[in-house]
Amino acid sequence: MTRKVALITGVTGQDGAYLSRFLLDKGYEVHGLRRRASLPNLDRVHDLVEPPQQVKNDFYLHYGDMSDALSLVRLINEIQPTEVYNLAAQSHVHVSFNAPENTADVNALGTLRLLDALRTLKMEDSVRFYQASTSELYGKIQSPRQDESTPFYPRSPYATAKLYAYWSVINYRESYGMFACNGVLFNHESKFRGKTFVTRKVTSTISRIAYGLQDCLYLGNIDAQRDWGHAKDYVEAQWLMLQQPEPDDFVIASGRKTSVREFVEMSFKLLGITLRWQGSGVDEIGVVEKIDASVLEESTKGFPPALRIDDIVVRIDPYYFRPNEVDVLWGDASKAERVLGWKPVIGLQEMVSEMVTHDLALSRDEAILNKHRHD
Ligand code: NDP
Ligand code: GDR
Repeated sequence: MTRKVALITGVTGQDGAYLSRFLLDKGYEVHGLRRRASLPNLDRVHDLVEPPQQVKNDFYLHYGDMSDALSLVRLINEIQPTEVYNLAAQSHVHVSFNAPENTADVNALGTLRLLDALRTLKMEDSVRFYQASTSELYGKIQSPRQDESTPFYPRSPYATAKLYAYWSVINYRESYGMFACNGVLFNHESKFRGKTFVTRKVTSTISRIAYGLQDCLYLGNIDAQRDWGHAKDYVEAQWLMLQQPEPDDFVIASGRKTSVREFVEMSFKLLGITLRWQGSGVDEIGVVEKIDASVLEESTKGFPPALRIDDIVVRIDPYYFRPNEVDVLWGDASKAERVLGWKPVIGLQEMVSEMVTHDLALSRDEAILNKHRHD
């Protein structure tokens, strides 16, 4: 049987957690690069790791860092992977304006270090390489929907760093014949999404509001539009790219665009709340217009509903505006459907519902703890 050994950088992140499970189910030996953190960063993969030391399901973690070439060379030499998935990144667009050099170091040079580690170890013919490229490359949109032929116009330090990585992948493919692919993925979310990205921020905050743990959701540009899919579907596309006869680059998207405003409305609706928007610009607010009491009570079982008509539950905070915004992203993944046979399975409504249900359960635990604290 052919060895199937995957190295995943960014294994502790949203996609790393889904991809690890996907590959383990396919019989891979999965190795993940983890960086040192002052607090545990294994929340998303803790069920794959058996304390105090790993080794379960052929899942192994190794310390290293994308800014440390020596750690990458040592690890690849030790593991001898057959597939490398480069998911590690400083992945927050807004934060990249405040930490541009670190973002470039990890996202741009980190990718170069990984590619060149494979070349140094003379593995360019034996390894398949996946690069987590992004729809942020399109930035300032020049066509209504974006596909593989749409020109790039990156609008943040995050996106310019990812542009460098995108072209490094193509250069290593063309210079050294490496099987290296760019997955140009549009936004994808899940219950594992970090809470500072807008979707998870919305679902976790409104769950806390429902339990009376927080009053209001503060957002930036609510008219931004994104093409949101589910991470579980998108990691399958990452794997499919590496199973093809030839390396190539693919757009992965849901083909549906939705504004942040609509996402907020959908999420509140799941709690039985209809919102009304009032005012404009930084003074715009989201107000509770209608409450479906049975839905709200079901959401917060056993706790008195913490919401009333006319409560202000959304406000704009300019802190969340970016120096440069990407207004609209809307992908066309026809090539992936044609060549990879890939199509998303989980729709937006199902995804939002999964996220809200998950976050309501977390808020419930917090509310119970609070209640006992005051008993
Ligand atoms: P996350 O932010 O959830 O995960 C990022 C991962 O990278 C984490 O495991 C993080 O470790 C790790 N990491 C960060 N810096 C370093 C470093 N210096 N050395 C080693 N590891 C590091 O991102 P996602 O899972 O959402 O995304 C995965 C990749 O896909 C990223 O490259 C992202 O830019 C890209 N992408 C994501 C999209 C999305 O919508 N999710 C869309 C398009 C592209 P730690 O846990 O310790 O922080
Ligand atoms: P994005 O995701 O920048 O598209 O990058 P994010 O969820 O951060 O923002 C999406 C849009 O929502 C607007 N927005 C807010 N964003 C955040 N984070 N917090 C807010 O309070 C808020 N209010 C409005 C933003 O301005 C933006 O327009 C994600 C990351 O996963 C990248 O790594 C990835 O490459 C791209 O998706 C595709």
